Amino acid sequence: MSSCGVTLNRHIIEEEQRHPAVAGELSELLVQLGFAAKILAREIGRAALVGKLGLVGEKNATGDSQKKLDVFANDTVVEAFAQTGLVAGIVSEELDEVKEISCEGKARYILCTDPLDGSSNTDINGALGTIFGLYRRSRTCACDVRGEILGRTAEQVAAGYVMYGTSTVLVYTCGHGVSGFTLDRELGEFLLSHEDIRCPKRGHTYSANVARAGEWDPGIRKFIEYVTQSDRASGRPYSLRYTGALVADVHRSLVEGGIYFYPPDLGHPEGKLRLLYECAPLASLVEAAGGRASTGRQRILEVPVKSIHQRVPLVIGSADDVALYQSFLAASNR
Ligand code: AHM
Ligand code: MG
Repeated sequence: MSSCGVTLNRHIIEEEQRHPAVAGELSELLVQLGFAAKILAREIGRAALVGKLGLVGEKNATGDSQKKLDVFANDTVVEAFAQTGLVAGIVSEELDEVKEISCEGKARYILCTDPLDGSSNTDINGALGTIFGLYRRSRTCACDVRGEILGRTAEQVAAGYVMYGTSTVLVYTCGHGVSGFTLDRELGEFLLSHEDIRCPKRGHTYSANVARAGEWDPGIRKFIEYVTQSDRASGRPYSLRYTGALVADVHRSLVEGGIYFYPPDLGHPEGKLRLLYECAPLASLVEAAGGRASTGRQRILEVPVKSIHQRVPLVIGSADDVALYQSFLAASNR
């Protein structure tokens, strides 16, 4: 590697030249995401020292207890994107309603975000994430962002995540491949570290909260039985890896192969994860890397959006592993 490296901003400019359809304004939004990610990485890293651990004592839009870092992350992401004037509205896990930002003609995008994924990890120094999906508005004359989102499918023009782990990694796609950047804390720059990420066709790990397996469709339990059987020739048993942060588990599957799933259970009859700002952005990214993402029965990116905080079952990762999961589910429902 050269001593200089490729910064996120440089990469975004080069992408723009390679793919003129990726307009300059999309680049501006991605640069702002990188800026918000740096602020969050700094604050997460020192949260225990500046009184930012623990709860604020309120529940968020989807009924979860809000952590101080959830609120900080939401405010940071909202402010960073609002500054651009390019976003008409923001759908966030932390906000009950769409946050309307601008009615002006240049506000051609809608941001959907989970500003702090894996909040249960904040106080134990576990991995956390920020997920984002950018939607291009179908019309820019009316000021009804919610109306524009509902009824369509969750196809985005750019999507990705930031993972705050042992290092801070930003992974994004504009539909042409997937690139990953690692934050060089001394330089204060994201540098290209994972070029053209391809999700291996098959992995050797599965990620799920198996404590709930008794409440799952029997087909899913059969899938787990299958992948945990010993058969060296077919690469089994798989190992179990579950961090409690979707971003971290999907990152593992994206880079090394594997599968993550969160099926419906008694407490979450529709699934736990949210379509617009958790499942769909990760689905766009994983598909752009050659992987697969579905509800178990339907491609995530083909699910019609019925409400902004809609939940769906999610199975995501290596194409062959997801296909196998789906076949076990289909067989149990025949
Ligand atoms: P969050 O957005 O409130 O953090 O919830 C999403 C998280 C995912 O990151 C993670 O995979 C899952 O919920 C963990 O749920 P559980 O504790 O039920 O296993
Ligand atoms: Mg989340």
